[in-house]
Formats: sequence, C-alpha cells, structure tokens
Amino acid sequence: MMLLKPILCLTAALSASATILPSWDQLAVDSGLALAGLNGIALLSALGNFGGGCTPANVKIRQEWRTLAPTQRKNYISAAKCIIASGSLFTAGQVPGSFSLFDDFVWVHLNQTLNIHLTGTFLTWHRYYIHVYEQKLKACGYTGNLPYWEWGLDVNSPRDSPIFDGSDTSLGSDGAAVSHPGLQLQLPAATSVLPLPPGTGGGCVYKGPFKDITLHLGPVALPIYGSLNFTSAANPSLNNPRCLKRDLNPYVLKRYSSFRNTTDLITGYNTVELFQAIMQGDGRYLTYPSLGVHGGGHFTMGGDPGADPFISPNDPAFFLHHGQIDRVFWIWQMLDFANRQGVSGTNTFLNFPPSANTTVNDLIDIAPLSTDKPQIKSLMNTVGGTPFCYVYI
Ligand SMILES: *[C@@H]1O[C@H](CO)[C@@H](O)[C@H](O)[C@H]1NC(C)=O
Ligand SMILES: *[C@@H]1O[C@H](CO)[C@@H](O)[C@H](O)[C@H]1NC(C)=O
Ligand SMILES: *[C@@H]1O[C@H](CO)[C@@H](O)[C@H](O)[C@H]1NC(C)=O
Ligand SMILES: *[C@@H]1O[C@H](CO)[C@@H](O)[C@H](O)[C@H]1NC(C)=O
Ligand SMILES: [Cu+2]
Repeated sequence: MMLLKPILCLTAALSASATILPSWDQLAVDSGLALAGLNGIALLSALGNFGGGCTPANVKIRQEWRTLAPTQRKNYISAAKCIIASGSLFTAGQVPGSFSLFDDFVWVHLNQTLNIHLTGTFLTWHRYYIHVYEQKLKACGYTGNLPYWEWGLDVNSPRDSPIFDGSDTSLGSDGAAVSHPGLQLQLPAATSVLPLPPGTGGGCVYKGPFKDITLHLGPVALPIYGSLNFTSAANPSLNNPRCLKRDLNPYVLKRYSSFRNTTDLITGYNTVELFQAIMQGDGRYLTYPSLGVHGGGHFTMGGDPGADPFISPNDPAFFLHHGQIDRVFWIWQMLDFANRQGVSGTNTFLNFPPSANTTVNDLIDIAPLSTDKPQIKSLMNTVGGTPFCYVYI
C-alpha cells in the first residue's frame, strides 16, 4: 500500500466524478481480467477516501481464499471452529436452539431475514454482519482478514474449488452424491418458475473441515427437490439437529455468478436501486426469473442450509460468499464514490407489508453479536475508520 501513496493526489483529483473505465473485450470480461482491473481501479479510488484514523499504512486487506497461504487458511478454519465451540451470547432460554456463537449468527440472520433482503438495508446490513464475524474470528486467534470467494474462478467445477475440495485447507467438501431431480424455484415476485438442474452433491458434507458439525436452527424455508413446496421445522428456534449439507452446482454458478455476470453488474447500473435489484434477482425489476450473483452463490452451495435464505449462515462458506458480495458492492461504490453512498428501498422484503423507506440515518442492530448499532451512513465507506478500515485486492 505504501508504494501507492504517490498516486493519492491524482486519485483525489479524479474522485469528484465517476471513473472513466477502460473498454474490455468479451475475452477480458469472461476471463476475469476486467474484474481484476476494476478491483485495481477501486483500490486507487479508495486511496482518496481514507479518514477517521484509517490510513494506507494500517488498512486491512481482504483477499481471495486461494491466495492465502495454507497456514493462513488453517488458521482461519481453526478460528471458525472456535466460533462454533464458543457459547451463545443469548441469555438461557431466549433462543433455545442456539448453543453457540455460530448459532447466534444464524439466529440473528434468521430473525431479521424479512428486513434485510430485497430491502434498502441489504448491502450495509450484510457488510456489518460479516465485519462482526471477522472480529469474532480475530478474537478466536485468526491473524488475517476476512477472505472472499471469487465465484468466477470456480464456474467449471465448484467441487474442485480450493474452498470446497474437501482438503484440510478447504471449508469442507461437496455433499455426498444423492440422486434427485433438482429444484423448482418460485422466486419472490417472479413471473414464472425457475427450474434448476441437480447439483453434484445433495447429502451431508463428507470430507474435510466442518464435515462433522451439527446444525441446530431451522430450516425455515427449505425448497424440496422436485417440488414447488418448502419444508420447515415445526419450530426453527428449537434444536433441530442435522448435518451440514451441500449440493454444489456448476450450472447455477456459470449461469448466475460468472465473471461476465459480476462484471456486467458492476459496470451496467448507475443507481443503488438497480445495482442491488440485479444483484439479488429482484422480480419487481425483471421480466424473467433470475438468482442474480447473490442467489447464484447461495444456490451453488445449495442443500440445507444453502438453499434456505433464512439460515444460509449455517454453512461456514456463507461468510466467503458474502465477502465477495461486499467486494462487488465496494468496487461498484469506488467507481463513483461521491454518488454511491445512498440507499433505496424500504425496510420489508419486497416492501411487504408496506414499510418506511430505508434512510442512511437508520441503525443496523445485530445484537447480541455486537452492542454497537451503527447508522447506515457510517457503513458506506470501508476506509472511513469508524467502524471500517479495509479494502479488497
Ligand atoms: C428478533 O428481531 C426483533 C426485531 O426484528 C427483535 O425485537 C427481537 O428481540 C428478536 N428476537 C430475538 C430472540 O433475537
Ligand atoms: C405441497 O404440499 C402439500 C401438502 O404437504 C401437497 O398437498 C401439495 O400437493 C404440494 N404442492 C406441490 C406443488 O408439490
Ligand atoms: C451470466 O454469464 C454467462 C456467461 O458467463 C451468460 O451465459 C449468462 O447468460 C449470464 N447470466 C445472466 C443472468 O445474465
Ligand atoms: C419512498 O421512496 C420512494 C422512491 O424513491 C418515493 O417515491 C417516496 O416518496 C418515498 N416515500 C416517503 C414517505 O418518503
Ligand atoms: Cu442474508
């Protein structure tokens, strides 16, 4: 970072208006070169926005999982296991099925699901949520920063990804192969059903870290293979013990979260309203059903919990997927930061039931994971110092 200091003045001069982007050909877009270039441009732009004690010298760098050294990955995995082994922060009986700090993360997301997706809060809520997870990792001995999952690298075979290959430096394997007919998704506000072919797993994660963890909370809205129906536990807040499942799905990843999809999202939409809508496949804005890059990552993991939007944080890989969601948001913001600090939408899922517009003065409350309740406006700048001081490479 220190080497980049001389360009500070240059980027400060440029930062008043939207960055003029190079034009990449389709090959550069599809290979990830363009996205890497956009990340570089975002990094230069971020240099002009430091504040609140966050400087190029102390900024934390978040990087892709496979660029971490094997020892750093093992350090991350043991900290993630430590979160699973740490006691719940709820008072006894408050959330009967929450046995650990990890379950608490699942509960807070479950409980607020209808106020943090397809709302004005989506981007900053999840930004803060994964930041607090990163802090808990550090309290559990992790010496690095939250890594992310660059989806485009894995479109051909997610089960061979360094994140999912079942090696001891991965987050565990695919689920055991279970023959099934795939999913029939009736996405919210979508005009037609979206059929998804089966993934390569379907059963319990069988190898590598996290193969033996027990999920407790949920399911809440788990799609049933081959049916339009969902299943849920009689009481998702009670202990509903079961294994971690995955159904890694190359079709979904290639169709919704490729380098092209991610790059087009970043370069194609100038308002947060459209950016977040396309990212989430918001049916109110589309004439065809889409998962967006967000749903693409979740349904690539699939299974219970990956296909259930309420309890998706039950898969430890959730936090790498949302690291990438936040990175894409960050890159997009940094291409025109002066004009990309606002919110759009209301405080309820698809504005149902109708609710107030989200404003940047609203608070994000993820108690008891954090006692701070930051205003949304304080979560817009990742190098603003309070609470954030990080960039992506
Ligand atoms: C669930 O969320 C609501 C606000 O949406 C909050 O008032 C309530 O305390 C939460 N319940 C638990 C058990 O965390
Ligand atoms: C959904 O489940 C109900 C009862 O569990 C069943 O009657 C119905 O046929 C199912 N619908 C579909 C589309 O599978
Ligand atoms: C995503 O990108 C792929 C090419 O990588 C393309 O075939 C597909 O149509 C795109 N999906 C969407 C939803 O735009
Ligand atoms: C909420 O936002 C919409 C869209 O920007 C706007 O049309 C509407 O007037 C806002 N409502 C209130 C009460 O501010
Ligand atoms: Cu979420």
